[in-house]
Amino acid sequence: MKLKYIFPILFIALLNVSCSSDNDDDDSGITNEVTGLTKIQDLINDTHTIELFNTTGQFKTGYNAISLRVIDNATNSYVEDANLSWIPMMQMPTMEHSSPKSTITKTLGKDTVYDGFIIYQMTNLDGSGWSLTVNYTINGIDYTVTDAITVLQNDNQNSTSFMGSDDSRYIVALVEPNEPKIAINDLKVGLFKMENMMTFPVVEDFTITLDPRMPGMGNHTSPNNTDLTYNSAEQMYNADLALTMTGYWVLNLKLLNTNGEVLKGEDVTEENTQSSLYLELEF
Ligand SMILES: [Cu+2]
Repeated sequence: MKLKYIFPILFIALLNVSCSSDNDDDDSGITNEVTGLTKIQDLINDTHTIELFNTTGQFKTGYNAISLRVIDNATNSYVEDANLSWIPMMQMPTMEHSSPKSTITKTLGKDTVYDGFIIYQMTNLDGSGWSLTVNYTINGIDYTVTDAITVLQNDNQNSTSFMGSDDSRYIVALVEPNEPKIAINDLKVGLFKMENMMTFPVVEDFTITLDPRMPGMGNHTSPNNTDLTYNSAEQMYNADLALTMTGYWVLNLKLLNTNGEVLKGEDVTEENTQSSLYLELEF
């Protein structure tokens, strides 16, 4: 390309930068604020566009960390002071239900990004069935947007929904490790009670025993694992998970209430190779 063409392009590019910085003092920062994230979907109503992001660009069953941005459709600018909440819903043949979810908070150190998580406990084979409603308030005015979303089935069982011996329904979900290593990994698990179709409070102060096994290799375990205990700051359960080699692992679990009564799961023995309560992990 000849210089006489390059200069006008450069000039226009510079002009664009200075124009947008007049309107918004941190336009370049805004583009950087979702670096490393992939758009999942936009939820659009007359006034706003809610952008949904995560690292993969897809919702899958289990724990989903989600980042959101709110665009004012009229000005095409990001809303930095919205109060947001959400309601995931699954429509089933005979009933509908929600799922465990976090509150939505402003991401620390970012101007335009909000974040939270949703745990989709199931999905249809073709990824259909779910919708997501986002309710939000900007400058004292309430808005809402709803659309269908696609939730794909995770290959491994990274969450499970079950009935405890106390006749309560619970959901356990693997949160971390995101990238398992041959090491002692920080295991993080969410535990929720299905109080009704819409309400899934965090269960506090239970214990979840941990016995990781490799079924493909004589069901061997690993040394120096610890049981999962409740961390009130994170509202999650933490443990040390020792992974001694790559491959397919079953995390055998037993759920104990605050009285130490087993609500679900069994010890792994010669005769019983797997607990009825477990999560899967492969790396
Ligand atoms: Cu369902």
